[in-house]
Amino acid sequence: MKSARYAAAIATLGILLCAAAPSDATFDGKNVTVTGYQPMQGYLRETAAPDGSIHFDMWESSGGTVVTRYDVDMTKIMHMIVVSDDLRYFDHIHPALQPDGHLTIDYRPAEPGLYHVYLDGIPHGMGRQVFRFDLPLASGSPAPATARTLHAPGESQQAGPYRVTLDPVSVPSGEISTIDVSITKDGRPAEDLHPYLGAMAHGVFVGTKDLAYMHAHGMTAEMLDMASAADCGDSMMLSMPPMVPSAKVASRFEFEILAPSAQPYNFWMQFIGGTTLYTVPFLITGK
Ligand SMILES: [Cu+2]
Repeated sequence: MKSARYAAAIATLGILLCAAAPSDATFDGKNVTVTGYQPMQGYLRETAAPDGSIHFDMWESSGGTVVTRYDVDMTKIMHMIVVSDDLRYFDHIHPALQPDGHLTIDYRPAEPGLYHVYLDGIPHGMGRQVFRFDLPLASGSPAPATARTLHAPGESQQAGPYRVTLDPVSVPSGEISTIDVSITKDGRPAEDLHPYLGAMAHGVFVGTKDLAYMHAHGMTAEMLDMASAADCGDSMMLSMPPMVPSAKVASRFEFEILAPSAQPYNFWMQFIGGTTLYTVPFLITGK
């Protein structure tokens, strides 16, 4: 049973080595999710925007036809995660869908360098598709970083007035694990937590060796019981209406994750405390 769960769940993860970015301004994405109903392609064109930022023009296609319809996923048409190659920099943004199916956004990276952009969405009828683009931003041909920066180890991190604790932070690789989350404020369970993008919290994991990607959502124990383990709760989350922004989030909840291989994972947990979005770095070790 466990191996079947693993086989299905690992299909949601892509494990690809970082390839050198081409010098051309249009990039082919590597499809790092294989749960879609059919193989798809993803493309990203990078041009200079008039204000000096970078204009991203992205599109996905199937059989040569550009996708124009996407399912709404956690209140957004498309999620875009940007990390620097050394994994010190993280951003989570949302491009706009144009009538012709192109997804566009202007972006200004913190500093020039090699970045990895994950485009994570659900083209209608195709299942989730995640594409990874490896591209230089705001520079000609950056050398890939020689070392990735691991987040600080430890079960607890401070984020503003909140103390966030994950248990455990070391998980067996190749099987689904549940991580308990607890958030306190001034030593007591936090009572002013609210949903971020329709979920109790979001968590993005990137493998520090192979750039494997996974996006998890905070769930209650009851939701975990309802969830299909095959996709770490993804389809269950999609079948439920997103939480409204004013809803109250419990101070304890869980993430269901799968570390596909033994390596350290940088994990960025995002939650809203009061009216502020916090992005909290953790190191999750796959054993
Ligand atoms: Cu998003």
